[in-house]
Amino acid sequence: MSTTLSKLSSAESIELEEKYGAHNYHPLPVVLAKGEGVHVWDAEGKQYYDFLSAYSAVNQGHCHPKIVKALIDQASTLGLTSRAFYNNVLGEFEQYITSYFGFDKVLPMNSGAEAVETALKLARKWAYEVKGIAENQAKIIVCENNFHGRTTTVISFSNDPVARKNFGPYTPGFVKIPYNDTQALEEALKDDNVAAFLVEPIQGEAGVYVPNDEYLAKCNEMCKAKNVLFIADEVQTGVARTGELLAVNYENVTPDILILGKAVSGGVYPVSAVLANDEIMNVIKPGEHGSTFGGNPTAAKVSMAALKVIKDEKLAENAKELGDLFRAEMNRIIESSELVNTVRGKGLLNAIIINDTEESSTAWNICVALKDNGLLAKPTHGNIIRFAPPLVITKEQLMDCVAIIEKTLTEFTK
Ligand code: IF1
Repeated sequence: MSTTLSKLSSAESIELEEKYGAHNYHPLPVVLAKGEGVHVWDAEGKQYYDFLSAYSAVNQGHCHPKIVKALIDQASTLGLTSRAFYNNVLGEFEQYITSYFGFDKVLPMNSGAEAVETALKLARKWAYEVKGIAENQAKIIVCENNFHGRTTTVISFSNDPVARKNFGPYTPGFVKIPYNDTQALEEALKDDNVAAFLVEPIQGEAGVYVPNDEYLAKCNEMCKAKNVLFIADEVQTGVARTGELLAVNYENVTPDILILGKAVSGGVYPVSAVLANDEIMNVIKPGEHGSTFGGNPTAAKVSMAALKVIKDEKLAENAKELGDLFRAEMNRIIESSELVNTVRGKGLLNAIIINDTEESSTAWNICVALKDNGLLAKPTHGNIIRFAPPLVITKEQLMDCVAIIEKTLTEFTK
């Protein structure tokens, strides 16, 4: 039966997804019907704080009016042209985003995984045509427990059995090393066929693993010394999420290739982007790479609006200040909690570690209890709960959420 917010009830929506949709997700039992800022509402009208932000895609808050306006205006003027023709928006966007992040050029795509794939192709082509590695011999170093997307090549270098099993044969040419281990990188860089090192500045899906200070700077220096490209995957950590515009900014690192996605469009439209300087980006010649929707006028306008909001509303500064407050509050709660033993993160990308095994359903059950108390979050792996609200959250709203988390943890029984 219909409700004020939805033609279909939550139960009806879930039933339809179960029957007609691929079962490639296990969502928390909540059916969302409306979003605005830090809040979402379910089909029956119950309000929640969103502490996942669509996996850090809605950093600017749900349905930001300026970003939605950009979508509506452009989509009702000239939505999609393909790149078979020029359009009057893409060049403006390319100038805006390259100046915004400080690179010569951008290659626009749609999903984060597509941008990662684009970066891998760029690195390999640069290796053969600029560095002079023998064709098909290029190696790319990646980190264990990485998450860079779900395409076949990307899962080829994942070590998550759930992401890999029965999707072989796998793409060759990748070398895995432990994350946050510069000695392992030094060893791997002895191979003259290495083209690039691909790394998440903070490993998100693995459980918000923040590396040691200077890890990224040391890796960048080591790559430079061996003429190896440093590729930063900031799909999740980028666009102000960690309290800086890019997580690499904490260490003053400028990657050779920067990968963006998610909040680069404020979650309003699928946009991703690969940025690099001319020596690298110019190895791609006409007809060698692209996509139907990549860099379309709607994506371009939406992304410019989304990036402008980040600066106009000082969302990186807010994320840094409220992230420090959030972790201080979580540490206060941890002092008297049997259930939680750690909080970690940077800016408003944080996670708490639940005092139970990876296999236990405790983290999941805590998230269900948080939902009942009006806050939506979801475990990443097993016993780790990620907390990532939209960066527009106010101090009052954050403290309200801390109170919900504290109440839920205090009342929770395994
Ligand atoms: C899911 C989380 C996972 C990413 C990084 C590339 C991509 C992602 C660092 C690919 C995507 C999403 C995918 C989503 C869950 C979410 C996620 F960490 F953000 F929570 F899985 F690790 N690089 N992350 O985090 O971007 O193709 O999805 O646009 O697959 O369930 P995408």
